Amino acid sequence: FLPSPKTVAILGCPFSGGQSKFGVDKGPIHLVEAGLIDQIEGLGWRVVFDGHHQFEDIPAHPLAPSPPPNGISSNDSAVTTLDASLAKLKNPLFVARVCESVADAVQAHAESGQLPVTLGGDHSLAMGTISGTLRAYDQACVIWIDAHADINTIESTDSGNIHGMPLSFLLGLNPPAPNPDSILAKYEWVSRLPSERLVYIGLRDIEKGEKDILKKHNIKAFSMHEVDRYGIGKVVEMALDHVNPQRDRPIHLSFDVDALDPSVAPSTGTPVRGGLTFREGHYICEAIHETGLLVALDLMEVNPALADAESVRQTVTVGCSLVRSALGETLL
Ligand code: 4U7
Ligand code: MN
Ligand code: MN
Ligand code: MN
Repeated sequence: FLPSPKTVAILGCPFSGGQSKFGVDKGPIHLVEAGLIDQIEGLGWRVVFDGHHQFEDIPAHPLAPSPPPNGISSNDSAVTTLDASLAKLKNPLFVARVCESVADAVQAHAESGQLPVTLGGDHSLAMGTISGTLRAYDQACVIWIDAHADINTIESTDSGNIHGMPLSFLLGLNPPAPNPDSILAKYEWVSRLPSERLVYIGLRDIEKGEKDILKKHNIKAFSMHEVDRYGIGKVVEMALDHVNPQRDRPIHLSFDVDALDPSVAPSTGTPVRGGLTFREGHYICEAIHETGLLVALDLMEVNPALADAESVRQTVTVGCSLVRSALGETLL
């Protein structure tokens, strides 16, 4: 009897609709062209890659939702406030449909025993990837590596960029859809992640509204301050102790490349100084690999249109090497 070989499924997601900068949709193409698939095979994995996902058949600017039907007037001011919040969102219907298709793809690969590695694309995609993981593994936990908390609600967002909001949908922090025509109805497929199964590492640019949300829901976060204070080894251990005390939950690792310091990963849409070093970023991936519990990985927000050619090469190279570390490269 031969053991079935370990298999990675690469999901290239050339999608930029969750934010406003041009080019983040080119991230997955650059990562694959840099040789990522060969590199993963070189670690002894079988790799399936069925081409970058195509989102062209999904209309970029679907019709605006129809206004709420007349006769629902008891709740007028609530409806108006909700509509005003929803009006701030950029491409909400497009993002919802793309992410739903990503959830289906991640679920299918995970349920056939493969480890989905999703290459972004912007971080709104994580609504899809994490939903896909949770459908396949309902006990999964999420380790979110980012400079940002990505937990703005429809109410708290200033930018309206949905890549700053995926966790608010996953945690169920937005109001329910008031009617089937509401934009919110297009997000009802998103899976629920209990807040105690989320932990952050690397935060350093959190909006006031997001801080309030983290406090209110008691969400565990290790900012760069804690990385400085305790060191990355201790931080990863504490993070795992929080979301995975018995070390029995499947782990979804969602890595926003902007968690790294801009000197390490300059080509990204929202760089913030004071980030993780090259080694700290890789250490996180190695330590999660070592648990043996990794079931899905996202590498997001690589934007090859930003910065000079050498910075792009550097960012794409570090992106590939983070993925390899999460898949066991640096283990002796
Ligand atoms: B990323 C921001 F306002 N919080 O909501 C927002 F600071 O996926 C940034 O982490 C979001 O890159 C960054 O737009 C999203 C902003
Ligand atoms: Mn696929
Ligand atoms: Mn970020
Ligand atoms: Mn992010």
